[in-house]
Amino acid sequence: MDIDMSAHPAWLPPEVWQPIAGRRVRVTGDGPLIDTVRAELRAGGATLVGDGADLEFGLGGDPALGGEGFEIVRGETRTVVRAAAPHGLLHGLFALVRSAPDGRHRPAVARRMVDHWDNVDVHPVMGQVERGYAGGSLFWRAGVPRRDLGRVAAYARLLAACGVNAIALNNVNVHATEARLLTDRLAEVAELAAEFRRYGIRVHLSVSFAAPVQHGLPTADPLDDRVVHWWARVTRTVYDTLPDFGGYLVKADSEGQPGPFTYGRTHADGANLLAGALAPHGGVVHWRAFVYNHRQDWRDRSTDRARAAHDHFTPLDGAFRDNVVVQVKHGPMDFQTREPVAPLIGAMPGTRLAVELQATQEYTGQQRHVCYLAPMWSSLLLGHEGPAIAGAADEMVAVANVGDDPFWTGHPLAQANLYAYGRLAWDHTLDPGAVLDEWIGLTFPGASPALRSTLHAVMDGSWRTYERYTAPLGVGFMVRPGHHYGPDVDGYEYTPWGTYHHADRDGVGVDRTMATGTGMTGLYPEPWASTYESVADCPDELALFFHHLPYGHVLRDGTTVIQHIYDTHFAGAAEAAAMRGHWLTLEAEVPAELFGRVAERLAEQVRSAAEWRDQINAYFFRKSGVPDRHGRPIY
Ligand code: GCW
Repeated sequence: MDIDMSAHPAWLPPEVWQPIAGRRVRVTGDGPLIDTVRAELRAGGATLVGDGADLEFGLGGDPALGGEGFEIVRGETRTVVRAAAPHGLLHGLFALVRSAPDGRHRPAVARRMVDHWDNVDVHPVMGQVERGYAGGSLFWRAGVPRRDLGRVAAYARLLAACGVNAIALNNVNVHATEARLLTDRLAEVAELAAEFRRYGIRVHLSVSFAAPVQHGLPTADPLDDRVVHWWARVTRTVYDTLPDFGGYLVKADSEGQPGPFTYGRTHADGANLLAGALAPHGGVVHWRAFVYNHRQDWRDRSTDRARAAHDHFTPLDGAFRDNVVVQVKHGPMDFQTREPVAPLIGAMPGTRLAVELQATQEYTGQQRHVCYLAPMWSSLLLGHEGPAIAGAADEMVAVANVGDDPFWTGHPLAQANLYAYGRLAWDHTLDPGAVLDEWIGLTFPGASPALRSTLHAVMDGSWRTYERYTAPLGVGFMVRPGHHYGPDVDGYEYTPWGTYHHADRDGVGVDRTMATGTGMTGLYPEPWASTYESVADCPDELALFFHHLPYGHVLRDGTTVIQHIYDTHFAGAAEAAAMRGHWLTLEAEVPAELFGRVAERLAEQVRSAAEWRDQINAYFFRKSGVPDRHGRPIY
C-alpha cells in the first residue's frame, strides 16, 4: 500500500511526521490495519526493524482498552504503543504524530460517524451535495462515480487521524438514483468501502423507506411479509459483497421522505423492519428522529416544532430492537447557531442514541464565514446551558463539510470543524481552544508564534461573533428561505415550516413555557425545566427561544432585549472586520493561495455581517420604535 502524503495535506502534511521520521520502529501483529500502520510509518520516514527499535507498536495491551483504545509509554530509550486490537494501534500511531501525552486513551463512544449528504445525480435544487459548500462530491459527479480514489484514500486518512470510524456515503434524502446504490450500483459502494476499510472506517448507506416500492413491490408496509423478505434478501446481498458493511441510515416521514406513517405504523415498526434485516449480519440502523410537520399552519400556536422529535419518539422508548440507533440532532429545531440541547437526548434510557452535529455550515455562514463550532459543541456536550449530551449519547455523528474543493472544505479554516468534531467525539471533555491549537499545529507545522496566535484569535471566538451579528438570543431562522444564507427576518415567519420568531411591535420570541406557551420547557428534566421556564433564570442566549419578551425586558446581563440586539449586532460586525484585519497581517506567513482564499472569504464575511447588522437592527427599530441608547446609525 502506497501513501501519498503530500497530495492533499490538511492536518497531516509530511512535516508533522517529525516525531516518527528517522526512527527505528518495530511493529508486531498482522492484518489489514497493521499493514496500514506499517505503510504509514514507512511513508513517514521510519525504518521498520525486527529488533533494536526505539519505537514499538504491539498488540497484547490490556483488554480493557477495548477495540480502539491504546496506551503510550515513553521510556528513556524507547517509546511503546500498545493496544488490545489492531485498530487501537492505528489510533495510537496518529496520537503519537500529534504528540499525545503518555497514558491510556479510549474513545468516549464506540461509533464516531460522518454523514455525507452527497447525491449521485446532480439534484436540480440542492446540487451534487445537499448543503455542501466545498464544491462537488468526493464520490460522484453528475450521476457517475468519480473514481478519484487517491482523494478518497487521503480523506480516509484524515478521518482516521481525528478518530472517525464510520461514514454514511449518500444523502439522507434518497432520490431514485441513490436508491440503486443498495442494489445494482453496490459495486460503487464496494470500491469506496475498500479505501475506508484500510483506515478502520466502516461504510453505511442512506436508504429510502420506500425502496421496496421503487423495486416493484406494491407496498413498503413494515409489517407486510413481502416487505420483510425483500429487505432480508437485499441486505443479504449487500453483506455478500461487503461483509463489514455498517448498516442503514434512514430519514423517514420527514420533509417529504417516505416512512411508516403512510401505512399507519410507528417509527419503531419501521426501524425494527430494517434492524431485523441487518441483525444477522451485525449491522445497525440509524433511524433519524428529525420528524416534524413541515406543513403546519403558522396561525396555529399550539403546534411547536421544537417538541416534535420528543413527542414522536419518547413513547417508543423500549420498543426498538437492540441494533436500532435513534439519531437525533443536537438541538430541538435544526442546527441553528444557538439552540438548547434537544429534550429527547437523555429522555429515552431504553434506546441507543446517536447525537448528530452539523459540521457543514448550513446556518452558520456556509463556509464563507469563519465559524469554529467546537465551542458550541463542547458546551452542549458538557451541559453548560442544559442537560449534558456526554453520558446520554451512545454515539456521535456529524454531517460532513468536505467536497472536491482543493482545500477540502471551501473555506480552508472550516477544516478545523471536521477535525474538532472527530476529537470531541473521541473525548467529550477536550477543551475546544486546545483542540484548535492542536489543529493549527498539525495543519501549519513550523508556524511562527505570531501565525499561531493570530489564527487562534481569528477562530476561537468566531462562533460567538457569528451569533452576535445574526439571529439574536436564540430565536434562530432569520435567514433567506431555501438556501439559508444571509438575513431575512420574516423570510420564514408566515410559512408552514414551524420556524417562527413572533416579533410584533411589543416584543419578540417564542413562548415555550408550561405556564402560557407550548409547554416545551416541561420536556426537560429538573433543574432545567424550571430554569428555562423562569424568565429570570433562563440563560440570556436562550431567552427568545423559550420566551416571548417585551423589547424593554431587562436581561440577566442588565441590558434590555432591544438594546442587547443593537449592541451585539454592532459588536459582531465590528469583530468580523477585526478578524479580517488580523488575517491580512499573515500574508507573508501562509501560502499565497491559502491566504487569498481566506482573505476573499473574510471580505464576504465582513460585507455579510454588516448586512445582518443593518437588517436586524433596522427591523427591530422599526417594530419597536426604541432608539439605540448610544445613538449609532440604524436605518
Ligand atoms: O435543515 C434541513 C436541511 C435539509 C436537510 C435536513 C435534514 C438533508 O435544510 O437540507 O436534508 O435538514 O437534516 O434532513
